[in-house]
Amino acid sequence: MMKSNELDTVVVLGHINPDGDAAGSVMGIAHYIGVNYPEYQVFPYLADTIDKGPKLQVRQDKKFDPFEKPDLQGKRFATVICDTATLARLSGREFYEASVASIVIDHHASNEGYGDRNYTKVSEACAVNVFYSLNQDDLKKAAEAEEYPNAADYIYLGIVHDTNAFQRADESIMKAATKLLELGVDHRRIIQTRQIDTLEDLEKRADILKNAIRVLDGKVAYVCINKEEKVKKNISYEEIHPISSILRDCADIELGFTMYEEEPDRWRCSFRSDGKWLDVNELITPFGGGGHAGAAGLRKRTGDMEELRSQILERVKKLRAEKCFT
Ligand SMILES: [Mn+2]
Repeated sequence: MMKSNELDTVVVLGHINPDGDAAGSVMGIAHYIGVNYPEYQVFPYLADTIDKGPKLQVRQDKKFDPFEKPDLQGKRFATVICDTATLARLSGREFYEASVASIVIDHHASNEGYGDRNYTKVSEACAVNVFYSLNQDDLKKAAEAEEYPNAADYIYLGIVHDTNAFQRADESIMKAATKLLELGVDHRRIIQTRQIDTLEDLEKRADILKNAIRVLDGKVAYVCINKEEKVKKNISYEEIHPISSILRDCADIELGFTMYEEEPDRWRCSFRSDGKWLDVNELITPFGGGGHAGAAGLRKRTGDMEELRSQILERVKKLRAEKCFT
């Protein structure tokens, strides 16, 4: 596509509020192109609202500063977009709109199918799909780059973060990870990007968890933080974000979710299950959200959060009843 469109510039993009997988996929591809296609100019771009752990790694990058927006006024270029299911969630969307050619690599079941080429395969991490779509000899070349982090380090970062440090790994993920270790990735160094909690963080988390409410025979647990509580207890979205996974991972809980009033009457909600007891993507699609079977999100404007919550819980009951019946 670069050749047929006579392009020499490519911008690599990911989703808003980038996590380890978005950052790892975007930066991995940027480094891969940088090493193997030196004739092309590469600009990875990431929103600076990136998660704390991955930011530690990206900040050590000697080749790229992805937090700076490239100036491409009047230039023709291509885009590669990673880990982004919908255009509404794309960070740097103006680059995609202005690009002459585009490739999308994603792992969300809810991907809209946008882009000139769309490689979406449902898997645990976009970075796994990136790994398997790259030429393995060229990836080896990119991994031979002396500097840290290189393409292999970034792809490994993405896999580590989206699988929750291999908790949700399968054979193809472990094979990819082993291959990356063979290419020189230092597991211990990258796993440090997940150990970022201070004692104060844990105490605050304990305080939030004390307010969890259990419903539906105790199998569902949730935490709601309205704007008053948010201000009173000084709770940021970053602090509420891991709570749904923590609840879901409890041995006696099947579905965990959080509702957080990020702006007056605008609720940001996060849903986690094992993907089998309940498909949370299926659960919240009718409300305008989406994601994966085991992890999905929803942003909703409503002045009546309790009504929204009871509608969601009603749908949980309905989907569970259907499941038990079939
Ligand atoms: Mn992802």
